[in-house]
Amino acid sequence: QTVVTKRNEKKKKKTPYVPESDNDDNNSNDNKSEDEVLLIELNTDWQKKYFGKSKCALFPRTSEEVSEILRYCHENHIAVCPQGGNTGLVGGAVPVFDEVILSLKRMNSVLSIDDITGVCVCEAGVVLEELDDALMRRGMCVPLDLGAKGKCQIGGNVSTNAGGLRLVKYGSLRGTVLGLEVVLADGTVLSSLLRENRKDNTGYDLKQLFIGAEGTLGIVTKVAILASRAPEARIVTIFACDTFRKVVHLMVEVKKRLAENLSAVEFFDHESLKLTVDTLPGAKDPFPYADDLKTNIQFYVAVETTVNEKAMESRLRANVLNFARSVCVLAEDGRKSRGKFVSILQKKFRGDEAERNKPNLAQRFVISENEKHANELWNLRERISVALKYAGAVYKYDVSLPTIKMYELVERMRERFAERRMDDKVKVLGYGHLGDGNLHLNISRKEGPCKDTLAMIEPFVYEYVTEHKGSVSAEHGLGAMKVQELWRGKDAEEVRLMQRVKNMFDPRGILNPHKMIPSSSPPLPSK
Ligand code: FAD
Ligand code: 2HG
Ligand code: ZN
Repeated sequence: QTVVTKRNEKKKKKTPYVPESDNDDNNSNDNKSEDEVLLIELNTDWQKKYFGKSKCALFPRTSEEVSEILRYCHENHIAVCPQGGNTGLVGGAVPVFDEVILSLKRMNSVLSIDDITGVCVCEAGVVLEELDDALMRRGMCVPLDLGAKGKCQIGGNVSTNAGGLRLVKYGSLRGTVLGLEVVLADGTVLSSLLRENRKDNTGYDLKQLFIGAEGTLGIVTKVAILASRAPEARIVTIFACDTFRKVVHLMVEVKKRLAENLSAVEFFDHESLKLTVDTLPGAKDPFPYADDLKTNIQFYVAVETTVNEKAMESRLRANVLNFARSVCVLAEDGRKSRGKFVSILQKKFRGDEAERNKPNLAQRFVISENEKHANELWNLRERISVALKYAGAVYKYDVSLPTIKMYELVERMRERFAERRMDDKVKVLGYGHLGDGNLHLNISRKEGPCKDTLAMIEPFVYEYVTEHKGSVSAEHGLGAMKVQELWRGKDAEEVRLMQRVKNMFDPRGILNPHKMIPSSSPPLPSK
Protein backbone atom coordinates (compact mmCIF):
# COMPACT_ATOMS: atom_id res chain seq x y z
CA GLN A 1 0.00 0.00 0.00
CA THR A 2 1.14 3.55 -0.70
CA VAL A 3 1.58 5.62 2.41
CA VAL A 4 0.22 8.98 1.35
CA THR A 5 1.20 10.91 4.47
CA LYS A 6 3.98 10.10 6.87
CA ARG A 7 3.05 9.28 10.43
CA ASN A 8 3.19 12.28 12.78
CA GLU A 9 3.98 14.63 9.91
CA LYS A 10 3.63 18.16 11.34
CA LYS A 11 0.96 20.25 9.62
CA LYS A 12 0.06 23.90 9.80
CA LYS A 13 -3.11 24.31 11.85
CA LYS A 14 -5.79 25.58 9.50
CA THR A 15 -8.86 25.92 11.64
CA PRO A 16 -7.64 28.19 14.42
CA TYR A 17 -11.03 28.76 16.00
CA VAL A 18 -11.17 25.28 17.48
CA PRO A 19 -8.80 25.65 20.43
CA GLU A 20 -6.07 23.04 20.05
CA SER A 21 -5.60 22.60 23.74
CA ASP A 22 -7.55 23.49 26.80
CA ASN A 23 -4.80 25.65 28.17
CA ASP A 24 -6.69 28.93 28.33
CA ASP A 25 -7.02 28.87 32.10
CA ASN A 26 -4.03 26.82 33.00
CA ASN A 27 -2.28 29.20 35.38
CA SER A 28 -2.94 26.72 38.16
CA ASN A 29 -0.78 24.25 36.22
CA ASP A 30 2.38 26.28 36.71
CA ASN A 31 3.89 23.90 39.25
CA LYS A 32 2.95 20.72 37.42
CA SER A 33 5.18 18.56 35.26
CA GLU A 34 4.52 18.32 31.52
CA ASP A 35 3.03 14.85 31.97
CA GLU A 36 0.67 16.06 34.69
CA VAL A 37 -0.51 18.93 32.51
CA LEU A 38 -1.03 16.53 29.60
CA LEU A 39 -3.02 14.15 31.81
CA ILE A 40 -5.28 16.99 32.94
CA GLU A 41 -5.88 17.89 29.30
CA LEU A 42 -6.68 14.30 28.34
CA ASN A 43 -9.03 13.94 31.33
CA THR A 44 -10.98 17.08 30.40
CA ASP A 45 -13.52 17.32 27.60
CA TRP A 46 -13.77 20.15 25.05
CA GLN A 47 -16.49 21.93 26.98
CA LYS A 48 -14.61 21.57 30.29
CA LYS A 49 -17.68 19.95 31.73
CA TYR A 50 -16.53 16.37 32.24
CA PHE A 51 -13.41 15.49 34.22
CA GLY A 52 -11.85 12.06 34.52
CA LYS A 53 -9.26 10.96 37.05
CA SER A 54 -7.08 8.73 34.94
CA LYS A 55 -3.40 8.49 35.80
CA CYS A 56 -2.51 6.57 32.65
CA ALA A 57 -2.67 7.52 28.98
CA LEU A 58 -1.29 5.33 26.20
CA PHE A 59 -0.44 6.38 22.65
CA PRO A 60 -0.10 3.26 20.48
CA ARG A 61 1.42 3.59 17.01
CA THR A 62 0.07 0.42 15.43
CA SER A 63 -2.97 -1.86 15.54
CA GLU A 64 -0.70 -4.52 17.05
CA GLU A 65 0.11 -2.19 19.94
CA VAL A 66 -3.60 -1.46 20.43
CA SER A 67 -4.16 -5.22 20.44
CA GLU A 68 -1.46 -5.80 23.07
CA ILE A 69 -2.91 -3.07 25.30
CA LEU A 70 -6.43 -4.47 25.08
CA ARG A 71 -5.31 -8.04 25.62
CA TYR A 72 -3.55 -6.96 28.81
CA CYS A 73 -6.49 -4.85 30.01
CA HIS A 74 -8.93 -7.65 29.22
CA GLU A 75 -6.90 -10.20 31.16
CA ASN A 76 -6.56 -7.86 34.10
CA HIS A 77 -10.07 -6.35 34.05
CA ILE A 78 -8.77 -2.85 33.43
CA ALA A 79 -11.21 -0.34 31.94
CA VAL A 80 -10.20 1.64 28.84
CA CYS A 81 -11.49 4.95 27.47
CA PRO A 82 -10.75 5.37 23.75
CA GLN A 83 -9.99 8.93 22.76
CA GLY A 84 -9.81 10.56 19.35
CA GLY A 85 -9.61 14.35 19.03
CA ASN A 86 -11.60 14.79 22.26
CA THR A 87 -14.07 17.17 20.64
CA GLY A 88 -17.14 15.10 21.57
CA LEU A 89 -19.92 17.05 23.26
CA VAL A 90 -21.46 14.36 25.50
CA GLY A 91 -18.55 13.41 27.75
CA GLY A 92 -17.81 10.18 25.86
CA ALA A 93 -14.09 10.58 25.28
CA VAL A 94 -12.88 11.25 28.83
CA PRO A 95 -12.85 8.70 31.63
CA VAL A 96 -15.61 8.72 34.21
CA PHE A 97 -13.24 7.38 36.87
CA ASP A 98 -9.66 6.22 36.29
CA GLU A 99 -10.00 4.28 33.04
CA VAL A 100 -6.83 4.02 30.96
CA ILE A 101 -6.98 6.64 28.20
CA LEU A 102 -6.17 5.06 24.87
CA SER A 103 -5.40 7.92 22.50
CA LEU A 104 -5.30 7.28 18.75
CA LYS A 105 -3.40 10.49 17.97
CA ARG A 106 -0.20 8.72 16.89
CA MET A 107 -2.00 6.49 14.41
CA ASN A 108 -2.32 9.27 11.88
CA SER A 109 -1.22 8.02 8.46
CA VAL A 110 -3.27 8.21 5.30
CA LEU A 111 -2.46 4.80 3.81
CA SER A 112 -3.88 4.88 0.31
CA ILE A 113 -6.07 6.86 -2.02
CA ASP A 114 -7.48 5.09 -5.06
CA ASP A 115 -7.93 7.56 -7.92
CA ILE A 116 -10.18 5.16 -9.78
CA THR A 117 -12.65 4.20 -7.06
CA GLY A 118 -12.20 7.23 -4.80
CA VAL A 119 -11.67 4.96 -1.81
CA CYS A 120 -9.28 6.24 0.83
CA VAL A 121 -7.83 4.04 3.57
CA CYS A 122 -6.33 5.66 6.64
CA GLU A 123 -5.54 5.12 10.27
CA ALA A 124 -8.17 6.17 12.79
CA GLY A 125 -6.17 9.00 14.33
CA VAL A 126 -5.95 11.16 11.20
CA VAL A 127 -7.39 14.59 11.90
CA LEU A 128 -10.42 15.19 9.67
CA GLU A 129 -9.02 18.38 8.15
CA GLU A 130 -5.71 16.69 7.35
CA LEU A 131 -7.50 13.83 5.66
CA ASP A 132 -9.44 16.37 3.66
CA ASP A 133 -6.21 18.14 2.66
CA ALA A 134 -4.67 14.85 1.50
CA LEU A 135 -7.75 14.14 -0.60
CA MET A 136 -7.94 17.71 -1.91
CA ARG A 137 -4.52 17.27 -3.45
CA ARG A 138 -6.14 14.55 -5.60
CA GLY A 139 -9.26 16.59 -6.39
CA MET A 140 -11.36 14.76 -3.79
CA CYS A 141 -12.74 15.50 -0.35
CA VAL A 142 -14.03 13.73 2.77
CA PRO A 143 -17.82 13.30 2.63
CA LEU A 144 -18.12 14.93 6.06
CA ASP A 145 -17.54 18.39 7.40
CA LEU A 146 -17.92 19.80 10.89
CA GLY A 147 -16.76 22.75 12.93
CA ALA A 148 -14.33 20.59 14.89
CA LYS A 149 -12.48 19.44 11.74
CA GLY A 150 -9.17 20.93 12.87
CA LYS A 151 -9.06 18.60 15.90
CA CYS A 152 -11.47 15.68 15.59
CA GLN A 153 -10.22 12.42 14.09
CA ILE A 154 -11.80 10.21 11.48
CA GLY A 155 -11.93 7.33 14.00
CA GLY A 156 -13.85 9.59 16.42
CA ASN A 157 -16.15 10.66 13.60
CA VAL A 158 -16.90 7.05 12.73
CA SER A 159 -17.34 6.10 16.39
CA THR A 160 -19.91 8.88 16.88
CA ASN A 161 -21.40 8.53 13.39
CA ALA A 162 -20.94 12.29 13.15
CA GLY A 163 -23.50 14.10 11.02
CA GLY A 164 -22.12 17.56 10.43
CA LEU A 165 -22.90 20.31 8.00
CA ARG A 166 -23.02 18.47 4.68
CA LEU A 167 -25.15 15.43 5.45
CA VAL A 168 -27.76 16.82 3.05
CA LYS A 169 -25.27 16.24 0.23
CA TYR A 170 -23.19 13.24 1.25
CA GLY A 171 -25.53 11.29 3.48
CA SER A 172 -24.49 9.54 6.67
CA LEU A 173 -21.13 7.89 7.36
CA ARG A 174 -23.11 4.65 7.49
CA GLY A 175 -23.21 4.88 3.69
CA THR A 176 -19.77 6.28 2.91
CA VAL A 177 -17.66 4.22 5.31
CA LEU A 178 -16.93 1.06 3.34
CA GLY A 179 -14.73 -0.78 5.78
CA LEU A 180 -13.10 -0.68 9.19
CA GLU A 181 -10.31 -2.37 11.04
CA VAL A 182 -11.33 -2.88 14.64
CA VAL A 183 -9.50 -4.24 17.67
CA LEU A 184 -11.89 -6.13 19.92
CA ALA A 185 -11.93 -6.03 23.73
CA ASP A 186 -9.80 -9.20 24.06
CA GLY A 187 -7.18 -7.88 21.63
CA THR A 188 -8.38 -9.68 18.49
CA VAL A 189 -7.62 -7.57 15.41
CA LEU A 190 -10.58 -7.75 13.05
CA SER A 191 -8.88 -6.79 9.79
CA SER A 192 -11.31 -8.50 7.47
CA LEU A 193 -13.88 -5.74 7.96
CA LEU A 194 -11.53 -3.31 6.20
CA ARG A 195 -13.14 -3.78 2.81
CA GLU A 196 -13.06 -1.30 -0.02
CA ASN A 197 -16.00 -2.55 -2.07
CA ARG A 198 -18.92 -0.23 -2.57
CA LYS A 199 -21.22 -3.21 -2.73
CA ASP A 200 -21.07 -6.28 -0.53
CA ASN A 201 -24.19 -8.21 0.38
CA THR A 202 -22.59 -11.18 2.09
CA GLY A 203 -24.00 -11.73 5.53
CA TYR A 204 -24.53 -9.17 8.28
CA ASP A 205 -22.81 -5.84 7.78
CA LEU A 206 -20.82 -6.06 11.02
CA LYS A 207 -18.91 -2.81 10.54
CA GLN A 208 -22.20 -0.94 11.07
CA LEU A 209 -22.15 -2.07 14.69
CA PHE A 210 -18.94 -0.12 15.29
CA ILE A 211 -20.16 3.01 13.50
CA GLY A 212 -21.70 5.13 16.24
CA ALA A 213 -20.72 2.65 18.97
CA GLU A 214 -18.79 5.36 20.88
CA GLY A 215 -15.92 3.02 21.64
CA THR A 216 -18.08 0.53 23.56
CA LEU A 217 -17.59 -2.45 21.24
CA GLY A 218 -14.03 -2.13 19.96
CA ILE A 219 -11.30 0.32 19.00
CA VAL A 220 -11.49 1.54 15.41
CA THR A 221 -7.91 1.49 14.10
CA LYS A 222 -8.37 1.90 10.32
CA VAL A 223 -11.09 3.34 8.12
CA ALA A 224 -11.88 2.88 4.42
CA ILE A 225 -14.06 5.75 3.23
CA LEU A 226 -15.53 6.66 -0.13
CA ALA A 227 -14.28 10.15 -0.95
CA SER A 228 -16.31 12.59 -3.02
CA ARG A 229 -15.23 14.82 -5.84
CA ALA A 230 -14.08 18.15 -4.40
CA PRO A 231 -16.15 21.12 -5.57
CA GLU A 232 -14.22 23.89 -7.35
CA ALA A 233 -16.46 26.75 -6.35
CA ARG A 234 -19.07 27.50 -3.77
CA ILE A 235 -21.62 30.16 -3.03
CA VAL A 236 -23.04 30.81 0.40
CA THR A 237 -26.33 32.66 0.74
CA ILE A 238 -27.89 33.78 3.99
CA PHE A 239 -31.60 34.45 4.05
CA ALA A 240 -33.29 36.40 6.83
CA CYS A 241 -36.80 35.28 7.78
CA ASP A 242 -39.43 36.50 10.20
CA THR A 243 -41.10 33.20 11.18
CA PHE A 244 -39.90 29.64 11.58
CA ARG A 245 -42.74 28.41 9.37
CA LYS A 246 -41.20 30.45 6.53
CA VAL A 247 -37.77 29.04 7.39
CA VAL A 248 -39.11 25.52 6.83
CA HIS A 249 -40.93 26.39 3.62
CA LEU A 250 -37.83 28.15 2.37
CA MET A 251 -35.83 24.97 3.07
CA VAL A 252 -38.35 22.94 1.05
CA GLU A 253 -38.03 25.37 -1.87
CA VAL A 254 -34.23 25.33 -1.62
CA LYS A 255 -34.19 21.54 -1.72
CA LYS A 256 -36.55 21.56 -4.70
CA ARG A 257 -34.99 24.29 -6.78
CA LEU A 258 -31.30 24.16 -5.94
CA ALA A 259 -31.14 20.39 -5.46
CA GLU A 260 -28.36 19.64 -7.94
CA ASN A 261 -25.94 22.05 -6.33
CA LEU A 262 -27.06 21.99 -2.74
CA SER A 263 -24.43 21.00 -0.17
CA ALA A 264 -25.88 22.39 3.07
CA VAL A 265 -28.99 24.05 4.41
CA GLU A 266 -28.64 25.23 8.00
CA PHE A 267 -30.43 27.69 10.27
CA PHE A 268 -29.75 29.83 13.32
CA ASP A 269 -31.86 32.24 15.31
CA HIS A 270 -31.22 35.87 16.14
CA GLU A 271 -29.99 35.04 19.65
CA SER A 272 -27.31 32.78 18.10
CA LEU A 273 -26.21 35.45 15.63
CA LYS A 274 -26.07 38.09 18.36
CA LEU A 275 -23.88 35.92 20.56
CA THR A 276 -21.53 35.08 17.69
CA VAL A 277 -21.19 38.67 16.54
CA ASP A 278 -20.68 39.92 20.11
CA THR A 279 -18.14 37.21 20.97
CA LEU A 280 -16.00 36.29 18.00
CA PRO A 281 -13.61 38.75 16.40
CA GLY A 282 -14.36 39.23 12.73
CA ALA A 283 -17.97 38.02 12.90
CA LYS A 284 -20.31 40.61 11.42
CA ASP A 285 -24.09 40.92 11.22
CA PRO A 286 -24.88 40.21 7.54
CA PHE A 287 -27.90 42.54 7.68
CA PRO A 288 -26.65 45.61 9.52
CA TYR A 289 -29.49 47.87 8.29
CA ALA A 290 -32.35 45.51 9.06
CA ASP A 291 -33.46 47.48 12.11
CA ASP A 292 -33.79 50.70 10.08
CA LEU A 293 -36.43 48.98 7.99
CA LYS A 294 -38.42 47.67 10.94
CA THR A 295 -38.15 44.18 9.57
CA ASN A 296 -38.79 41.57 12.20
CA ILE A 297 -35.89 39.25 11.43
CA GLN A 298 -35.77 36.32 13.84
CA PHE A 299 -34.11 33.58 11.81
CA TYR A 300 -31.34 33.03 9.31
CA VAL A 301 -31.07 30.22 6.77
CA ALA A 302 -27.57 29.49 5.48
CA VAL A 303 -27.52 27.77 2.11
CA GLU A 304 -24.32 26.44 0.60
CA THR A 305 -24.24 25.54 -3.08
CA THR A 306 -21.29 24.18 -5.03
CA VAL A 307 -20.18 23.28 -8.54
CA ASN A 308 -17.53 20.81 -9.55
CA GLU A 309 -16.14 23.03 -12.29
CA LYS A 310 -15.02 26.59 -11.79
CA ALA A 311 -16.38 27.45 -15.24
CA MET A 312 -19.89 26.74 -13.98
CA GLU A 313 -19.67 29.21 -11.11
CA SER A 314 -21.30 32.13 -12.90
CA ARG A 315 -24.21 29.98 -13.97
CA LEU A 316 -24.63 28.79 -10.38
CA ARG A 317 -24.55 32.38 -9.17
CA ALA A 318 -27.26 33.34 -11.65
CA ASN A 319 -29.44 30.40 -10.50
CA VAL A 320 -29.00 31.17 -6.82
CA LEU A 321 -29.68 34.88 -7.39
CA ASN A 322 -32.78 34.07 -9.39
CA PHE A 323 -34.01 31.77 -6.68
CA ALA A 324 -33.25 34.21 -3.88
CA ARG A 325 -34.99 37.11 -5.63
CA SER A 326 -38.03 34.95 -6.27
CA VAL A 327 -38.57 34.17 -2.58
CA CYS A 328 -37.50 37.42 -1.01
CA VAL A 329 -39.48 40.52 -0.07
CA LEU A 330 -36.56 42.85 -0.58
CA ALA A 331 -33.48 42.96 -2.71
CA GLU A 332 -30.24 41.41 -1.63
CA ASP A 333 -28.16 43.04 0.99
CA GLY A 334 -24.41 43.08 0.64
CA ARG A 335 -21.36 44.89 1.77
CA LYS A 336 -22.76 47.99 0.17
CA SER A 337 -22.80 51.56 1.23
CA ARG A 338 -25.96 52.71 2.94
CA GLY A 339 -26.85 54.98 0.00
CA LYS A 340 -26.65 52.21 -2.56
CA PHE A 341 -28.55 49.78 -0.40
CA VAL A 342 -31.47 52.18 0.05
CA SER A 343 -31.68 52.82 -3.67
CA ILE A 344 -31.93 49.08 -4.38
CA LEU A 345 -34.76 48.85 -1.92
CA GLN A 346 -36.69 51.67 -3.50
CA LYS A 347 -36.38 50.05 -6.89
CA LYS A 348 -37.71 46.79 -5.53
CA PHE A 349 -40.61 48.43 -3.77
CA ARG A 350 -41.92 49.75 -7.03
CA GLY A 351 -42.22 46.07 -8.10
CA ASP A 352 -44.53 44.70 -10.75
CA GLU A 353 -47.33 42.12 -10.51
CA ALA A 354 -44.97 39.10 -10.41
CA GLU A 355 -43.05 40.84 -7.68
CA ARG A 356 -46.16 41.23 -5.55
CA ASN A 357 -47.21 37.59 -6.00
CA LYS A 358 -44.03 35.87 -4.95
CA PRO A 359 -44.10 33.74 -1.84
CA ASN A 360 -42.02 36.14 0.32
CA LEU A 361 -40.47 33.40 2.38
CA ALA A 362 -37.53 35.57 3.29
CA GLN A 363 -37.21 39.25 4.13
CA ARG A 364 -33.69 39.75 2.85
CA PHE A 365 -30.74 37.80 1.56
CA VAL A 366 -27.04 38.22 1.13
CA ILE A 367 -24.97 36.21 -1.34
CA SER A 368 -21.23 35.63 -1.09
CA GLU A 369 -19.11 37.63 -3.50
CA ASN A 370 -16.02 35.44 -3.30
CA GLU A 371 -14.53 32.57 -1.28
CA LYS A 372 -13.41 34.85 1.56
CA HIS A 373 -16.87 36.32 1.87
CA ALA A 374 -18.38 32.80 1.67
CA ASN A 375 -16.22 31.79 4.64
CA GLU A 376 -17.25 34.86 6.62
CA LEU A 377 -20.91 34.09 6.08
CA TRP A 378 -20.52 30.36 6.72
CA ASN A 379 -18.63 30.98 9.95
CA LEU A 380 -21.69 32.74 11.36
CA ARG A 381 -23.31 29.32 11.50
CA GLU A 382 -20.31 27.03 11.92
CA ARG A 383 -18.81 28.93 14.86
CA ILE A 384 -21.85 29.32 17.08
CA SER A 385 -20.70 26.51 19.37
CA VAL A 386 -17.27 28.15 19.62
CA ALA A 387 -18.90 31.45 20.66
CA LEU A 388 -20.87 29.50 23.26
CA LYS A 389 -17.61 28.31 24.79
CA TYR A 390 -17.19 31.82 26.16
CA ALA A 391 -20.78 32.20 27.41
CA GLY A 392 -20.48 30.65 30.87
CA ALA A 393 -22.18 27.35 31.68
CA VAL A 394 -23.81 25.84 28.61
CA TYR A 395 -26.49 23.15 28.60
CA LYS A 396 -26.44 21.45 25.20
CA TYR A 397 -29.17 19.39 23.59
CA ASP A 398 -28.86 17.83 20.16
CA VAL A 399 -32.23 16.53 19.10
CA SER A 400 -34.17 15.30 16.09
CA LEU A 401 -37.72 16.61 15.79
CA PRO A 402 -40.29 16.91 13.01
CA THR A 403 -38.84 19.89 11.12
CA ILE A 404 -41.96 22.05 11.26
CA LYS A 405 -42.13 21.66 15.06
CA MET A 406 -38.41 21.96 15.66
CA TYR A 407 -38.31 25.53 16.93
CA GLU A 408 -41.31 25.16 19.24
CA LEU A 409 -38.99 23.48 21.71
CA VAL A 410 -36.81 26.61 21.85
CA GLU A 411 -39.89 28.78 22.39
CA ARG A 412 -41.27 26.47 25.09
CA MET A 413 -37.90 26.60 26.83
CA ARG A 414 -37.90 30.41 26.80
CA GLU A 415 -41.46 30.44 28.17
CA ARG A 416 -40.48 28.12 31.00
CA PHE A 417 -37.67 30.42 32.07
CA ALA A 418 -39.91 33.49 31.73
CA GLU A 419 -42.69 31.89 33.83
CA ARG A 420 -40.20 31.43 36.69
CA ARG A 421 -38.66 34.86 36.08
CA MET A 422 -35.35 33.25 35.31
CA ASP A 423 -35.14 34.56 31.75
CA ASP A 424 -32.74 37.38 32.57
CA LYS A 425 -30.17 34.84 33.76
CA VAL A 426 -30.09 32.62 30.70
CA LYS A 427 -29.83 32.78 26.94
CA VAL A 428 -31.76 30.20 24.95
CA LEU A 429 -30.31 29.59 21.48
CA GLY A 430 -31.68 27.51 18.63
CA TYR A 431 -29.72 26.53 15.52
CA GLY A 432 -28.86 23.43 13.59
CA HIS A 433 -29.04 21.24 10.58
CA LEU A 434 -32.36 22.37 9.15
CA GLY A 435 -32.16 20.05 6.16
CA ASP A 436 -31.86 17.03 8.48
CA GLY A 437 -34.46 17.99 11.13
CA ASN A 438 -31.69 18.33 13.71
CA LEU A 439 -31.99 21.11 16.29
CA HIS A 440 -29.18 22.26 18.57
CA LEU A 441 -30.83 23.77 21.62
CA ASN A 442 -28.27 25.52 23.81
CA ILE A 443 -28.99 27.27 27.07
CA SER A 444 -26.19 29.40 28.43
CA ARG A 445 -25.84 30.95 31.86
CA LYS A 446 -23.13 33.55 32.21
CA GLU A 447 -22.95 33.13 35.99
CA GLY A 448 -22.06 29.45 35.72
CA PRO A 449 -23.84 26.17 36.37
CA CYS A 450 -26.90 26.10 38.59
CA LYS A 451 -29.13 23.25 39.75
CA ASP A 452 -32.36 25.25 39.33
CA THR A 453 -31.51 26.00 35.73
CA LEU A 454 -30.83 22.35 34.98
CA ALA A 455 -34.08 21.37 36.69
CA MET A 456 -35.96 23.70 34.33
CA ILE A 457 -34.46 21.95 31.33
CA GLU A 458 -34.29 18.26 32.23
CA PRO A 459 -36.21 16.02 32.00
CA PHE A 460 -38.53 18.46 30.17
CA VAL A 461 -36.44 18.50 26.97
CA TYR A 462 -36.17 14.73 26.81
CA GLU A 463 -39.88 14.25 27.49
CA TYR A 464 -40.81 16.81 24.85
CA VAL A 465 -38.62 15.14 22.24
CA THR A 466 -39.92 11.67 23.01
CA GLU A 467 -43.52 12.88 22.94
CA HIS A 468 -42.90 14.28 19.46
CA LYS A 469 -41.30 11.05 18.27
CA GLY A 470 -37.89 12.65 17.92
CA SER A 471 -34.48 11.51 19.06
CA VAL A 472 -32.69 12.67 22.23
CA SER A 473 -29.41 12.47 20.35
CA ALA A 474 -29.45 13.28 16.67
CA GLU A 475 -25.71 13.25 15.97
CA HIS A 476 -23.54 13.73 19.08
CA GLY A 477 -24.24 10.34 20.66
CA LEU A 478 -25.12 9.52 24.26
CA GLY A 479 -21.71 9.43 25.94
CA ALA A 480 -21.83 9.83 29.70
CA MET A 481 -24.31 12.68 29.47
CA LYS A 482 -27.32 10.80 28.15
CA VAL A 483 -26.57 7.20 28.97
CA GLN A 484 -29.83 6.76 30.90
CA GLU A 485 -31.80 8.48 28.15
CA LEU A 486 -31.42 5.41 25.96
CA TRP A 487 -34.38 3.97 27.85
CA ARG A 488 -36.51 6.88 26.77
CA GLY A 489 -37.95 6.63 23.30
CA LYS A 490 -36.63 3.12 22.74
CA ASP A 491 -38.47 -0.02 23.75
CA ALA A 492 -36.88 -1.68 26.79
CA GLU A 493 -36.57 -4.76 24.57
CA GLU A 494 -34.44 -2.81 22.09
CA VAL A 495 -32.16 -1.54 24.85
CA ARG A 496 -31.83 -5.04 26.29
CA LEU A 497 -30.79 -6.31 22.86
CA MET A 498 -28.12 -3.61 22.78
CA GLN A 499 -26.95 -4.68 26.24
CA ARG A 500 -26.63 -8.24 24.93
CA VAL A 501 -24.61 -7.09 21.93
CA LYS A 502 -22.34 -5.13 24.27
CA ASN A 503 -21.97 -8.13 26.51
CA MET A 504 -21.09 -10.37 23.57
CA PHE A 505 -18.32 -8.09 22.29
CA ASP A 506 -17.06 -6.96 25.68
CA PRO A 507 -18.05 -9.54 28.32
CA ARG A 508 -15.82 -7.96 30.97
CA GLY A 509 -17.18 -4.47 30.33
CA ILE A 510 -13.74 -2.87 29.90
CA LEU A 511 -14.54 -0.72 26.84
CA ASN A 512 -15.69 2.79 27.68
CA PRO A 513 -17.80 1.79 30.68
CA HIS A 514 -20.59 4.12 31.88
CA LYS A 515 -21.06 5.44 28.33
CA MET A 516 -23.86 4.94 25.83
CA ILE A 517 -25.19 1.59 27.10
CA PRO A 518 -26.90 1.76 30.49
CA SER A 519 -25.97 -1.16 32.68
CA SER A 520 -29.12 -1.08 34.82
CA SER A 521 -32.83 -1.55 34.19
CA PRO A 522 -35.11 1.27 33.02
CA PRO A 523 -35.84 3.88 35.69
CA LEU A 524 -39.26 3.47 37.32
CA PRO A 525 -41.80 5.95 35.93
CA SER A 526 -42.14 8.98 38.22
CA LYS A 527 -45.57 9.34 39.90
P1 FAD B 1 -13.71 12.01 20.61
O1 FAD B 1 -14.41 13.18 21.16
O2 FAD B 1 -12.32 11.81 21.02
O3 FAD B 1 -14.55 10.68 20.94
C1 FAD B 1 -15.92 10.59 20.71
C2 FAD B 1 -16.40 9.18 21.10
O4 FAD B 1 -15.83 8.21 20.22
C3 FAD B 1 -15.98 8.76 22.48
O5 FAD B 1 -16.96 7.92 23.01
C4 FAD B 1 -14.69 7.98 22.26
O6 FAD B 1 -14.47 7.03 23.27
C5 FAD B 1 -14.96 7.32 20.93
N1 FAD B 1 -13.79 7.13 20.07
C6 FAD B 1 -12.96 8.07 19.58
N2 FAD B 1 -12.06 7.52 18.76
C7 FAD B 1 -12.32 6.20 18.74
C8 FAD B 1 -11.74 5.09 18.06
N3 FAD B 1 -10.72 5.24 17.23
N4 FAD B 1 -12.27 3.86 18.28
C9 FAD B 1 -13.33 3.70 19.11
N5 FAD B 1 -13.91 4.71 19.76
C10 FAD B 1 -13.41 5.94 19.57
N6 FAD B 1 -20.65 16.50 15.83
C11 FAD B 1 -21.50 16.27 14.80
O7 FAD B 1 -22.02 15.15 14.67
N7 FAD B 1 -21.82 17.25 13.92
C12 FAD B 1 -21.29 18.50 14.00
O8 FAD B 1 -21.61 19.37 13.20
C13 FAD B 1 -20.38 18.77 15.06
N8 FAD B 1 -19.80 19.98 15.17
C14 FAD B 1 -18.95 20.22 16.20
C15 FAD B 1 -18.35 21.49 16.30
C16 FAD B 1 -17.48 21.75 17.35
C17 FAD B 1 -16.84 23.11 17.44
C18 FAD B 1 -17.20 20.76 18.31
C19 FAD B 1 -16.26 21.02 19.43
C20 FAD B 1 -17.78 19.50 18.21
C21 FAD B 1 -18.66 19.22 17.17
N9 FAD B 1 -19.24 17.96 17.02
C22 FAD B 1 -20.10 17.72 15.98
C23 FAD B 1 -18.98 16.90 18.00
C24 FAD B 1 -17.66 16.11 17.71
O9 FAD B 1 -16.76 16.87 17.02
C25 FAD B 1 -17.95 14.85 16.93
O10 FAD B 1 -18.68 13.98 17.73
C26 FAD B 1 -16.69 14.13 16.43
O11 FAD B 1 -17.08 13.11 15.56
C27 FAD B 1 -15.84 13.54 17.55
O12 FAD B 1 -14.58 13.16 17.03
P2 FAD B 1 -13.31 13.06 17.99
O13 FAD B 1 -12.19 12.50 17.21
O14 FAD B 1 -13.07 14.35 18.64
O15 FAD B 1 -13.83 11.99 19.02
C1 2HG C 1 -22.92 22.09 15.24
O1 2HG C 1 -23.74 21.68 14.42
C2 2HG C 1 -22.36 21.11 16.23
O2 2HG C 1 -22.48 23.25 15.23
C3 2HG C 1 -22.31 21.64 17.66
O3 2HG C 1 -23.02 19.89 16.17
C4 2HG C 1 -23.67 21.91 18.21
O4 2HG C 1 -22.69 23.05 20.05
C5 2HG C 1 -23.67 22.48 19.63
O5 2HG C 1 -24.71 22.36 20.29
ZN1 ZN D 1 -24.45 19.75 14.64
